[in-house]
Amino acid sequence: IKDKDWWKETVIYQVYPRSFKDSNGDGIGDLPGLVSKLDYIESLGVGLVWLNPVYASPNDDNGYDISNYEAIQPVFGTIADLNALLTGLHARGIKLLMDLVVNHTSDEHPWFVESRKSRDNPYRDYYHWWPAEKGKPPRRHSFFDPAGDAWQYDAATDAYYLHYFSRKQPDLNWENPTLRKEIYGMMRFWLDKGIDGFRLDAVSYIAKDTNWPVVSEEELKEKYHNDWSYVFSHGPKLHDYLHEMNREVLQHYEAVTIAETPGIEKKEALAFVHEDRQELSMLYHFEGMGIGYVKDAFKRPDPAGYRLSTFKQLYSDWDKVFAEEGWGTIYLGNHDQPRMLSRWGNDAPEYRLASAKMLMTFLLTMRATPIFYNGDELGMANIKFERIHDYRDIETLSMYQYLQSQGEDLEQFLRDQQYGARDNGRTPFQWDATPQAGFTTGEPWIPVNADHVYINAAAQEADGNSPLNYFRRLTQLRKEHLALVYGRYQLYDAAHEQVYTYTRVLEDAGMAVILNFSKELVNYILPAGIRLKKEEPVINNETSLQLNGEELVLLPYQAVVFELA
Ligand code: ISL
Ligand code: CA
Repeated sequence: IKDKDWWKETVIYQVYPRSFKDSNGDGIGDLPGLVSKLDYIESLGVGLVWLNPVYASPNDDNGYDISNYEAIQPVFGTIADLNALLTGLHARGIKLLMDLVVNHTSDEHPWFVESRKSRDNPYRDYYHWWPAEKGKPPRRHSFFDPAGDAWQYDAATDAYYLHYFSRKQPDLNWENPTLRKEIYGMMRFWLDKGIDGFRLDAVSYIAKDTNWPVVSEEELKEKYHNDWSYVFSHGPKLHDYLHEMNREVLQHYEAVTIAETPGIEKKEALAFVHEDRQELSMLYHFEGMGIGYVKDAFKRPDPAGYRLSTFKQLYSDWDKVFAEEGWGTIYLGNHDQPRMLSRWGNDAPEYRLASAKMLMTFLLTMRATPIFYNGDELGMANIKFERIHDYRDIETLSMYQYLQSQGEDLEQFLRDQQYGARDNGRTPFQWDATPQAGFTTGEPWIPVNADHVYINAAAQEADGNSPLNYFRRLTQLRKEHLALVYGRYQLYDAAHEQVYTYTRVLEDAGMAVILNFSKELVNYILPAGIRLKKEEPVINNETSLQLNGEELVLLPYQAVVFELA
């Protein structure tokens, strides 16, 4: 095997700390809460935890608006708690990635507080400013301010500052070498503490074309798929910065990095992670997340946009990107997405457990490092709020406000959000069947899903066939069979709209993965190229299997993996 690495063989577990476990009854998950659950995390068989931001923050965007990179937000705990987390994870052989949010800071960060004071302030060039006497700057889109523009007028200096996200998240100016040095220093601060690397937030956006070209409507449509993510993600000096970051910081620690790269396409992906380029370890793309949505800024579902054949083609094409060089990741949900079960499986009671297990089987048998979101091991589902009042997320709230100002159909918007809202993935972790799901003894910051009375960790612990225990078997299986990590991937029956079949072959060992993505019973004929070693599967998400010669009768959402002859 060429370029073996521990981080290719592991499974990443993403923890959203605000919703994982509250230790003090204030309704907000925290570091001591997380530390109290390390045995649970260890029991999953994962090797790397990615922790969403826990730094000081006014929480305009749940911690993605940082006001001090080197301090822990008091609701989460202290530096001592972070150290306890790190020691506890390392003692269990698990590594830790922290979130690195360096496209922007909070407007309450001392850098920005200074920057906005005067045009000649030493921190002025830490951010992007446009003097008002030049007129209005060329329009840029703000993800969290759909009405407005990403340029916000600031009276103090009669100038506009840039914010791709909320007004409270001004974008940093990476052109400035002093700013870059500060960031590298901050990264060393955390790596010196012993963390193992970073997940780089929205990193494809850090480099801007500071000639600020006008982006016309036609260009947006033709060249950028009507999606501002693409406009923002091709900054001219992006790779210079990442290479510099590697040279100045990452390579001295062998730090592992995962870049969040919205707007990055297949042809550009390898440049981030090719071994010879010395930039980053892995990235995660957004192409899969776009399936089934209308391409506009409001996350409107487009049921006709999803077909299994499209899904299969997309993941097969991405497999090719890293077939020879570099390395990929795979995920079906995270804190920015609805629950994977509701989105890609089926959360109706009769299909729920099987489809949750089927989706896990997919993630853990592809040639890429799985990034597995907390709660998905239980088959947690979308909460599907009915009232705007229940939402906490700035994304949903800002879209609602905008549509309201336009007199648009808010009922329809609320229905759409039941499908796509980020808060669906942010409800408290379901530890047990008690009123607040064992998450808190107080009032949770966001409602607990009522289904926790039957979907919870305690109940699943006791059931050998639960999604939780099935997930543990899968992480074990992946460890035991390197073919599932490094093996060549081959898709079969590409046009089949119900079943996703592929093989993973490494030297003379191989596996066949057969996944029924539908709620129908499917009479499936094994493709001619697939010869099984024996009829017993190495894993099956159901307790029975009907295989008669070449014919496999697949139950709804059944997932089976066989060894190849
Ligand atoms: O289009 C998008 C936003 O609607 C995405 O491409 C977005 O750029 C991407 O999801 C970035 O997400 C990350 O940065 C955000 C934060 O809100 C998310 O939680 C984080 O994952 C701003 O820091
Ligand atoms: Ca708390």
